[in-house]
Amino acid sequence: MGKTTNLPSPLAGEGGGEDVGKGGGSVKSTCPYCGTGCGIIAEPGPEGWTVHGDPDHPANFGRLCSKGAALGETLGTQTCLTHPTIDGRRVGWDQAIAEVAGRIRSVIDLHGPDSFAFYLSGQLLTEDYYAANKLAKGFLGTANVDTNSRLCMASTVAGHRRAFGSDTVPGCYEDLELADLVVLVGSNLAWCHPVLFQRLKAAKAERGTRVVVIDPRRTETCDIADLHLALAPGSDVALFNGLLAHCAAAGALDHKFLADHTAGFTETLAAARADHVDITTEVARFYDWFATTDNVVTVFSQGVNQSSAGTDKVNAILNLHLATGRIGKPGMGPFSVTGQPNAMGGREVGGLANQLAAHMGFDAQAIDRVSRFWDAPRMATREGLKAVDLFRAMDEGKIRAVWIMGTNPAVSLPETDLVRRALARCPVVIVSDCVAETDTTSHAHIRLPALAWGEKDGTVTNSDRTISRQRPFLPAPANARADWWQVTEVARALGFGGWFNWTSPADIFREHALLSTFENDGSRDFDIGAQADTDYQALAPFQWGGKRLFADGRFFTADGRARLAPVSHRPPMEAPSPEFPLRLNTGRYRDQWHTMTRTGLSPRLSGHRPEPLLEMHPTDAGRLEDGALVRVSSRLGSYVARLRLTADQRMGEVFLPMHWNDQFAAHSVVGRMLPGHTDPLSGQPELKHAAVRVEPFAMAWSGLLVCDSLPALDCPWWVRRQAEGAQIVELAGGPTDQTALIATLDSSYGAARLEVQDPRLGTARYAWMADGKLVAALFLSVDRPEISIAWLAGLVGTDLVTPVERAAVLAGRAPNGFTDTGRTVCACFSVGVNTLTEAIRSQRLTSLEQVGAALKAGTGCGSCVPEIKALLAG
Ligand SMILES: Nc1nc2c(c(=O)[nH]1)N[C@H]1C(S)=C(S)[C@@H](COP(=O)(O)OP(=O)(O)OC[C@H]3O[C@@H](n4cnc5c(=O)[nH]c(N)nc54)[C@H](O)[C@@H]3O)O[C@H]1N2
Ligand SMILES: Nc1nc2c(c(=O)[nH]1)N[C@H]1C(S)=C(S)[C@@H](COP(=O)(O)OP(=O)(O)OC[C@H]3O[C@@H](n4cnc5c(=O)[nH]c(N)nc54)[C@H](O)[C@@H]3O)O[C@H]1N2
Ligand code: SF4
Ligand SMILES: [Mo]
Repeated sequence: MGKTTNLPSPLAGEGGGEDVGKGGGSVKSTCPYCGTGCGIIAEPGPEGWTVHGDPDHPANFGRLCSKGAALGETLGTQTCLTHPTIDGRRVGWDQAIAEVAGRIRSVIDLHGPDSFAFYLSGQLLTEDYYAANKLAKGFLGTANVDTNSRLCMASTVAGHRRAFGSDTVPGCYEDLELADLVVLVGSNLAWCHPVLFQRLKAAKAERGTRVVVIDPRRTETCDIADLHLALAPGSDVALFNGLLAHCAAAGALDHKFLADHTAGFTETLAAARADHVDITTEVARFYDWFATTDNVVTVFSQGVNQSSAGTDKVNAILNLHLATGRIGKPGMGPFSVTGQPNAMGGREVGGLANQLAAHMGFDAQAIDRVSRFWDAPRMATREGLKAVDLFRAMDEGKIRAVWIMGTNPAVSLPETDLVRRALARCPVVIVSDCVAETDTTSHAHIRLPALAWGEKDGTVTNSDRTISRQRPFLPAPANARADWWQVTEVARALGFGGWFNWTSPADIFREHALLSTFENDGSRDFDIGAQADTDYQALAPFQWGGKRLFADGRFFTADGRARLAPVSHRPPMEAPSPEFPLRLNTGRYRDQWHTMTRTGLSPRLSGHRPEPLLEMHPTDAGRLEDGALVRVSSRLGSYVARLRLTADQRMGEVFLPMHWNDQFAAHSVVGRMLPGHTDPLSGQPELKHAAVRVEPFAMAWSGLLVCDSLPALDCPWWVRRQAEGAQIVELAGGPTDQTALIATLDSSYGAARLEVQDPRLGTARYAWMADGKLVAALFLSVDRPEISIAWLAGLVGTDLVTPVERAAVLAGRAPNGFTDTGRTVCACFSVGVNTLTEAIRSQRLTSLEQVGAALKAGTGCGSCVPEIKALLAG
């Protein structure tokens, strides 16, 4: 299924892509969202580009999820960064490059190499990442190159290296289909890796795979679970230690594998036995299934990694697979699912401050080897600062120049207020991004427009080590440049031209491939030397390391043996207290991506969860009502959201999404509340646990604004979303805030305003017109105004000719015959909750198949199936 873009069609002769178009102009590329890494085909048509799944790609075999299917819709609509700026002034690229190089040079000359840092992203392409890493670690002499992968995969990297001697994901996607038991630990696969979830679901239908979900929340992933263990947050190590002790007692260990291929078992089992876990009926069932099933895959994600005990959690899982010998064989193994499209590529080039390049660390031999390969004049010789520490050092004035690429740290890091203060204090802040206004670009002295997905050209590596091409099919905007190009030009301006003489991403890929094989001879896992001379343009997806590693029981440690790591339970750093009695957990929504710079522009995707919700167990609510606005506070900061009461939460725990930020709402940066506690080995912050309290956010009035463009609002609370043709804004304020709000709207929409007030009911309604067209409408009342939002949104920009039409707008009520489809459930076919409920009622639908036949809902990517089932259940 695809979606047509609103961009000019290349067939009409206006678009680009002709140099890359293959097979009648269609282009094969890779989805820019999650680490599943689905292959897509972009197809030109008379009305624009459509995007659909690539049937030949080994990650998805043609499938796409709601986000991938909506890709066409988010092209070109971006509020793009259109030209380089220096201190707010528009400049040409020559000047921008000279200025970046000049400012970096002067900071380093005065304060030394370690006063500079790159902060990179798993959304960069491997070639971009390689270039930045090489410049910093080989030529500027600093290892202060860290990435948002620190917030994402760092604990897995540390756990893999501790167990295997290398950062290796041993298995592949097919293993989930060959397994008899799949254990999902801290992973909401249904929402975060939807295509992988669909593959697992299909396998389950075929062979009856058992699925266990280990997550404090009941998520949509539980839809296919035979067992959901709603464990206490942070108790994974104890749970897996208990499992190891159980497997030992049940005779389920592989003693030959342990003896021949591992070390550390005795201490590890002793530590496991010393840990305490309550063996409930459910836990006992899980232990029994695990002990008695050979083909087990344990999938883990952020519920494991984003913890102050993240690395220990990873090793607790790896210990089990090593002790049972279930690794490197079809249908078994530990499997870390990566988040970002190129989280793995970043690890491969050394994008983390404690990695050098090509999966090498900072040992003397590796430093010497990479230094010789690069012919590096100023090699970094020790690890650099990890993200949380890096921004703390910036706050202390130790980092005096930073170049941020492809990430939004003013939203996504914990201790966000500190991060923002650090950026405000840092004398040189350079930001490369595709989007003009983000919470981070607002701190930049120099802004550099980067190519976006569909324009950029390079490679990415997905969760199962498959390297795929991202190919451009859109013309590059006049002033945007690839990230690798920006780094290369700055390197040249700094005098390193001879070492950065690349003219295309293909040149960089070749160098990267050669480094991976340089003096390797099988001693390092990552070796793609065979691809160095490949035809880069035609490069088909390939998996490095083959389908599975470690089948031979040989690991990348000095003695070739894997290490079991003795680990013991440690609780999350912040414990609830009388002042902050609840535990805050954070994570993702199905149809939003991170800080919403792209998905926030899509009406279909924004319709699924139109605003952030604080999810809470009804027992904890007290007098708080479902749907009320509440203020959540930690010792560091606060957040305002609407309350959603649900028994899917455990008592004493609440959940908020990570996505919203200052561009989309007031008081909705969750990182402001999160402390910067990190895992001692990986440096990964504990983004899933903070102690908070929840109070009513009582306001004198609520409002709803429908408009085509939104002015800066000075209102105690607001949240906006993109609808078809209009912005929809919910607002709330105190007694004195209304006058200021109306004044702001008057000054931006002009004075031609219609108005009706009903002081008795406490309501007021306004409409702003220009040339007979509706520009904006505002509804204020004590409670949330009940008006037909979708209908009104459709009227913005249209002529309101008759008095009846104008009166209808002010009444906020659609004429008979208009039905509001409601919140989007099925994003593929834009089917809303009202449409579904009505069809289920009036047509007496009782099964998914019937709903699919009647409305198509649920027949696309399948991500909404759990929600439709819930509606069917009433
Ligand atoms: N729709 C969507 N998909 C995405 C993304 C997105 O932004 N939107 N982002 C991508 C990225 S970068 C990433 S990293 C992945 C993340 O993918 P996931 O890790 O699956 O997503 P999260 O929602 O962050 O967290 C997963 C679960 O961990 C649980 N959890 C919290 N604490 C604990 C604990 O102590 N133990 C256990 N066992 N579980 C716990 C949470 O309740 C949550 O349901 O998603 C990727 N896919
Ligand atoms: N509370 C909480 N916080 C979290 C998490 C959580 O679960 N809870 N999860 C963490 C995780 S796992 C992750 S991965 C992070 C993600 O957090 P971020 O990386 O901060 O989020 P994004 O919105 O993806 O930011 C990417 C930025 O790069 C831009 N961009 C996209 N493509 C390109 C490109 O090719 N080049 C350039 N130069 N710019 C580009 C986008 O416009 C956007 O501004 O958030 C982390 N923060
Ligand atoms: S599963 Fe991930 S990679 Fe595949 S289409 Fe969805 S967001 Fe894109
Ligand atoms: Mo991530």
